[in-house]
Amino acid sequence: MKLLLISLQSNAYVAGLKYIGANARANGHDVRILLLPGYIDSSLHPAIEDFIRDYNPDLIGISLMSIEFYPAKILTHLLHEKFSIPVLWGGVHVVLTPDECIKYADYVCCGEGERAVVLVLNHLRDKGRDVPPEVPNIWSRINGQIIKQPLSPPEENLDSLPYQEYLPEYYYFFHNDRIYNFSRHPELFRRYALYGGTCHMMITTRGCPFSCGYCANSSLVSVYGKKIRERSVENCLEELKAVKKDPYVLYINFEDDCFLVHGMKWLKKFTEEYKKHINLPFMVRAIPTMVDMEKLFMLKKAGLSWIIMGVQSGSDHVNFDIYGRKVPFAVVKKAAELVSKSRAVPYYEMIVDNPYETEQDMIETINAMSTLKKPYTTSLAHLTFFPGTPLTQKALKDKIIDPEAYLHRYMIEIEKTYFNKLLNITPYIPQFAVRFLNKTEASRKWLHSFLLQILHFVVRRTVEPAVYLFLIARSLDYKPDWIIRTIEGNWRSAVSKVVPNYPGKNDLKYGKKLTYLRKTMPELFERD
Ligand code: B12
Repeated sequence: MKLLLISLQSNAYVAGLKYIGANARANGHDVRILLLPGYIDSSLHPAIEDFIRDYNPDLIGISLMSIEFYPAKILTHLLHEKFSIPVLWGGVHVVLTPDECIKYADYVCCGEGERAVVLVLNHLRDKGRDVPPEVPNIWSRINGQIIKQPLSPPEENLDSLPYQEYLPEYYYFFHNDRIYNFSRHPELFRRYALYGGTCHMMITTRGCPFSCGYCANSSLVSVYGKKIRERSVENCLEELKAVKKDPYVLYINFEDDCFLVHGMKWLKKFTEEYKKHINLPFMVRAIPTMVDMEKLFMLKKAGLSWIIMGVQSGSDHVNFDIYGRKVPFAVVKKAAELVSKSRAVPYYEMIVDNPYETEQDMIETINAMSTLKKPYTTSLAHLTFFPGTPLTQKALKDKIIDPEAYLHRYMIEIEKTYFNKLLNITPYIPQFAVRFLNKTEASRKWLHSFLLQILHFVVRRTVEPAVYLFLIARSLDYKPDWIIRTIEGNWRSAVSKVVPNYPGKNDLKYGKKLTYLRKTMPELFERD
């Protein structure tokens, strides 16, 4: 059977689809993955139509995060108009809101997709599409009737699934009115891949030990359970050895929600094997409470270069009471000291534009961040109210958000407030300057705003890139060829730091199209 898997994501890293594709192939099916970056239109582009006609799949799978809901809905409508191929939806948004999604797709997958997709393909081959598949995790809509199958327990043995390739040869994409094959156009792949394709992104566990109020994990636990499932060291190494054959891969980017959930025994074996066989710099994500000296130094010895930690807010009140995240700032500070000692590059993620946050909370956050050991870098993300999270439910009840606020992914941009600007440059200016500027609106004079304006403009264009460059060089042990390749791969995102709106150029273009279509074709946006 032939399976076409579509992603509407704006970048080429499609973990879920790579897993599903690899497993369907291992089970004897033919697979193509097609990336339609941010595709949203009132008609199906002829190049996409020709590609589908030519491949003639038996099933089309579409993967969606919440921000891709309307693009997926509209694409499905267009596919149904042109073809009589069943469309199956899966991904985080479907797992969170299956009742909504089944109104538009023929099938939805309410949990993990690897095994379910193979069973649906087998079902279509053996019984055809008029009989609803009795496949766990799958709901179907046949002649307007919805048939729900129960959830299957999540895959316990992750090693039994084929791993993700860096660049599968069956991966296609839509670019400038044409469909290309990524492996035949690696230069274009690098354009769409995150970090210019210098990173292989992989995941060694599924699940998160935390259930923060703003994060989808807080709802996903009801489907997948609380248990963190881990791959064996051997299985991860197998993936890494295959990936290392591609000379363009320079970093390994572990996308696990918290890499430090691995126990000591696993990490010891992993770091030894990694150093011996892979020996590439790598980055991990970690929750500050899980940062432990011994684990950190072990990872550092194996090549840990960047460690990404969610701080979210410097105010314990905001973290505890609003985000339901029991991580006191004192713990962040301790973790930051350890990271700094290990000489890994610390990268702290913050959430801003929180309607529940007061000026005092922001002042506290900025003060707290200014006390962290430098050098470090931060990223600021707009608080997005994704469906199903406890925080979204609260905000809906309090009537402070539009229920579809999450669709503005195009909110990559944070609000240009005084405090956001100050928080942005806090890692790069002396503490006394932070203290001087960190004042409530009522106690600020024109001088504060003027100074901040100038500092923000200058620091973001000079000090911040210089600190980044230094940290990159340090994280790569000052190896000139690695530094040059990292810069080559990342110059676009580096430019984005200086040129306003650059990072989200595609997303902003998409945002405009979405607004335009919403006005001109409101029927596409109706929810039945
Ligand atoms: C890695 C990751 C990324 C990667 C890759 C995402 C991907 N498509 O694979 C990158 C870096 C690209 C990414 C980006 C973003 N991410 Co992200 N990401 C993750 C993370 C940490 C892990 C996902 C993962 O690899 N899981 C392992 C794979 C195997 O599982 P999976 O993707 O869920 O897929 C399984 C099932 O869902 C299902 N499935 C998936 N697709 C399909 C399709 C079909 C047809 C079927 C049948 C089944 C199916 O089967 C898969 C295999 O079992 C999750 C957190 C989490 N715990 O899920 C956040 C998460 C998915 N991301 C999230 C968000 C918000 C984003 C961003 C919007 C953030 C931002 N503001 O920019 C961007 C979107 C980028 C864009 N413009 O398109 C949210 C999504 C919330 C929501 N309700 O939509 C999550 C849940 C994190 C959170 N804090 O809540 N992300």
